[in-house]
Amino acid sequence: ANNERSFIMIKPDGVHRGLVGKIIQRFEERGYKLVALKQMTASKAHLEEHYIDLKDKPFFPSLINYMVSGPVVAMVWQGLDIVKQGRAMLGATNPLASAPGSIRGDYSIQTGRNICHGSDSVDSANREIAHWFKADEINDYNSPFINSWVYE
Ligand code: YYY
Ligand code: MG
Repeated sequence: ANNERSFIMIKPDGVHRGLVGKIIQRFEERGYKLVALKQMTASKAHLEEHYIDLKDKPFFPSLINYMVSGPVVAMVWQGLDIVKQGRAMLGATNPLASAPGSIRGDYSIQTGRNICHGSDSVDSANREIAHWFKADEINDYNSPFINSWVYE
């Protein structure tokens, strides 16, 4: 459905390296609709909840330290198959396996500094969007140009 949503986040390394505009531009140019965006420095507790499924992994403490190290840019993007397309646009988790042309494949080298996050399923997208945004921070708006010229 054209109203599928995904939670996409630019991690602290992406912000420090000045890649915010480039990453947003890729989603805009693809034809997706930005419906929420904010910069925030997330707390340890907030990030531990975001990554709750990974809490027993050996890299969990270093992941949390990296994610609290600076501001992130949290976004909700909307459009057909955005969850799956968003993951493809990000590239593989390990940049060594990320195809050139993907965000991670173009801008990163190591898994622990892989620039961006994207929801891995519609269920996780719904959970993550609710975790990062209040309902009134999400903008439900009609975009006739996108409706006519991005979709058939
Ligand atoms: O969804 P994605 O970000 O591509 O990977 P996840 O398996 O959900 O892991 C989240 C995050 O954890 C990953 O982006 C970097 C970090 N990480 C790591 O530091 N070392 C690993 N071996 C696996 C993941
Ligand atoms: Mg993940």
